[in-house]
Amino acid sequence: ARLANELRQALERSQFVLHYQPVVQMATGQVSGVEALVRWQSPARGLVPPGLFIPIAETSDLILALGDWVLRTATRDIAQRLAQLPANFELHVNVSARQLIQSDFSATLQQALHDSGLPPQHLTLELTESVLIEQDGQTEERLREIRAQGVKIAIDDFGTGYSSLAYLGLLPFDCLKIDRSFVRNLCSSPQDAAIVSAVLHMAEGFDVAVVAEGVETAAQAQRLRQMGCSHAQGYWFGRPVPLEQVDWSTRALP
Ligand code: G
Ligand code: G
Ligand code: MN
Ligand code: NA
Repeated sequence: ARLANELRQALERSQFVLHYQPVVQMATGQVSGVEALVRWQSPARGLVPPGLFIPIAETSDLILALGDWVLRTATRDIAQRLAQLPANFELHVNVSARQLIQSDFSATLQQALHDSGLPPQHLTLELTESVLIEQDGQTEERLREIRAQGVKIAIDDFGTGYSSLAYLGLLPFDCLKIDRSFVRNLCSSPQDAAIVSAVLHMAEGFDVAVVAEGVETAAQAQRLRQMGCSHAQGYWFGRPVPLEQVDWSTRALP
């Protein structure tokens, strides 16, 4: 409860900041997008990672106010420098289940797009698998509303949820993000390589983009490229950093 109060104050005192991590197109090495990742710049605790406060924010309506701030700030940040970015540039923003199930989520999204001036085709919302299956039939309708606005949907941490493959065919989405736990041992574990390969084939069949997460080595990047993975993200390409510190240069690929 103490931390929840601190978080509420932190929002009032503008202590949240966004860091951005590059997403790289594997065919060209171009930075084709960024993922916005929130941090809490606490005077007492230092820079607090989201794993330590998002779950607490999610236990109350605080996640709605924080999520709205993230969406508004990220869309504004990217809209302001869109002229310097590639034509197909994608901003990825994480969205919690609590946000998605709000009846006014589409209106909130529309407002953020309108106020920032970001054209909707540059925005992708990242939802976890659990978000998608914990909800009832409303979820599918909500996703269709979002896509009708021209905004894309990514399934985050793919492969870690307790998903059945059956529901995947039912839900509208545009991008699969392969969880970093499968990338970590990609080069040493034939099992993990088989899983990544299967997800890549499935994405191809669904005609959706793929982002491999947690790429930390040249060997992993090379292997993913050989396997036909379209996009990747991870410390090897760049850590999450403040927007002004993002390295926008095209990456040399192994
Ligand atoms: O940056 P880091 O690896 O610590 O992020 C940990 C988790 O926090 C990730 O699962 C990420 O999706 C989540 N996260 C980061 N930023 C946001 C955000 O703005 N909103 C929500 N809902 N989750 C976020
Ligand atoms: O759940 P989500 O995919 O949104 O979480 C992204 C988180 O993964 C961010 O908090 C980011 O700090 C972290 N991350 C990004 N790249 C790497 C990486 O190469 N290795 C590891 N271990 N974590 C990463
Ligand atoms: Mn994410
Ligand atoms: Na992820």
